[in-house]
Amino acid sequence: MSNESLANLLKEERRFAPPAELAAHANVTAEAYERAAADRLGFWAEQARRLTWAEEPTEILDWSNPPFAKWFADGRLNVAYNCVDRHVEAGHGDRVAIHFEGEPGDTRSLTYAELKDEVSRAANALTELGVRTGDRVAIYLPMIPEAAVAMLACARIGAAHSVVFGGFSAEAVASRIQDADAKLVITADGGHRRGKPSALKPAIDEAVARCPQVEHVLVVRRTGQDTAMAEGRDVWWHDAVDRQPAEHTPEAFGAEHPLFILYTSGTTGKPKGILHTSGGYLTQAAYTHHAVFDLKPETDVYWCTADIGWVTGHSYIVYGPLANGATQVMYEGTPETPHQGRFWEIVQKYGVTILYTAPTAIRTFMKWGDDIPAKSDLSSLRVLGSVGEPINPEAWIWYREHIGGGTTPVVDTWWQTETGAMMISPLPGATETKPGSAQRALPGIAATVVDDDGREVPDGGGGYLVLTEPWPSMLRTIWGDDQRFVDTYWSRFEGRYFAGDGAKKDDDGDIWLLGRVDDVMLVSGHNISTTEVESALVSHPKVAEAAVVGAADETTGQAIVAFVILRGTAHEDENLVAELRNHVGATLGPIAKPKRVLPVAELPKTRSGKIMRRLLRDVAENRRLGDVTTLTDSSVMDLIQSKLPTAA
Ligand code: 6R9
Repeated sequence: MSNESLANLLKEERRFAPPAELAAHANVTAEAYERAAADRLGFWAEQARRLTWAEEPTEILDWSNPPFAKWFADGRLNVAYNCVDRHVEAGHGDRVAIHFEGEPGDTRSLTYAELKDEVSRAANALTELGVRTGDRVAIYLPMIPEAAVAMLACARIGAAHSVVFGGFSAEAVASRIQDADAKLVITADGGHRRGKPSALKPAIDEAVARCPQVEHVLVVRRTGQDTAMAEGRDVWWHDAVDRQPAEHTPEAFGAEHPLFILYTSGTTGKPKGILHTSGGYLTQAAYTHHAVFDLKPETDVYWCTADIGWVTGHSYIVYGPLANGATQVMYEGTPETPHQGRFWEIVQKYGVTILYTAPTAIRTFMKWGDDIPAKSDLSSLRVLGSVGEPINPEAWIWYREHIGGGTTPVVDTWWQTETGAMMISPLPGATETKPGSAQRALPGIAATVVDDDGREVPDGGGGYLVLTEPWPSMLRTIWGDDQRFVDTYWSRFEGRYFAGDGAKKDDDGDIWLLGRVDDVMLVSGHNISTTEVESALVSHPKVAEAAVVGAADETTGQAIVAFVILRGTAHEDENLVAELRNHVGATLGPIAKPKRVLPVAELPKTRSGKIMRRLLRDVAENRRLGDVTTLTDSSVMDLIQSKLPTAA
């Protein structure tokens, strides 16, 4: 990737100072950057003291065998104790941990005291089912409290969980169960999605048929639908868990004891089992949740809309918020059920103060129209977060205006399954924010942008995002494949972690993420980022969402093909394509003008909401579609292909 062409196509001049009130009482101020810069390891040792250790660590980082890191290695702790019991012991047992909102409208609130009992019973049940410290447990559940309980019960007994998105195919589940060699699977009869019960257990039956090492399947009854139970293998959660004693003594494990494996699909090859361990992971999940959301556990109501099957659900529904004693909302269903205002009704009902969601959701809300959030009282909100993809400046502004009432800071948080916790983000009480930029590495984190040869680019330059120092919540390896861990992340640039994202630095040195490097387009010798062209399209009033790919082209090498979703009020007419092409030309320059613009009704997305450009490239280049197993809805591709007269 050459620097000059990626640099500064997009000019975004809007700036937003933190609200005075928030800045005055912020958990973390700009001073933290200086403190961490002066003594990075000391800073993290201080953050580790947020946790309750059975044995306090005296070591901070062991980097004697890079890239295999150990953090706080001689410390011992129990992660579930930190997320649950210690809050009860501190007198907060009556505080609500989870306000659960089921899609059909059923609700349930669990206090920390109740959560402690539930986790203890589940831990006892897992032990009775033969799960031991060091084993792996696969979890395939809808967004119900039992998902968090199951994860914490595993953590409590020192068994690593491997959560798989509910709704992944039997094949995808089977390969993950096999790779992790899980002996127990926790699932449900089904979950509620889009207004109806959707079965989960049949996929597990099919998957487990191929996994002889699975001894038991523990099944939560959620929907009540007919469910086949295999004699001797399958057990109902209410039979196995409810009768257990609510007492369970948490054992302390070493800080480097495995906590979970989470599979990332990757674009090619077999999914990578990202391994996270205990003390460093929990330290950074808790610190970032405290710092980036300015969480005040006594008064805030926090809501992260992610699914538990995504790393965001691990770090910012389960581990970070619960370690911090937060009160949070957990919602089972989809945002349009029973109507498109469901999220905003939930915010109003629970008085949500901190909302964490993804650009894909924000663009969908933009498409549905401003009048929908306007029907609810959203004045409780004080911090808005974004994660998962680069957020287009126009979507950022819409989020701030229509959800945040024009005053609430937006924190755009960059991180990955591999990083375990947030790495680059504004601090809501300290940072003057810029729409579309994640801005600056958090205190204690070291990130920069380098060119092809690994040289740091100057301010204004573009290239690859790298992390230059180890961090507490970093992945420890790829499960069962140390060599792939080294090759994938630590070989591209000597001694530095290669994130796989393109990025640029602006004139202030702030970082702008430009999408996966696999997605960068090469047009007439110029590197052009898909993110920037998409943001230019989304800045047109008729466009809600855009996905851009480079398709092989005889004259220009690659030509830009744009798939666009129009806003609710806009419709397709004969001038639209020319209008959008000219708009991109005027915003970014003629080189970035798409050759083709195709209005579509939907875009292919993963279950965490990321656009799968690889599949759109297949369409644009008239190829057979590649692997679609991680798509939310594979019928989307048929719809898109039918729009294209030339596509096979
Ligand atoms: C947390 C999560 C990681 C990839 C990452 C990048 C993209 C995530 C982003 C962002 C720009 C942000 N990404 N957050 N890009 N700005 N704020 O999403 O983990 O599912 O492993 O994906 O997501 O491309 O490399 P994961």
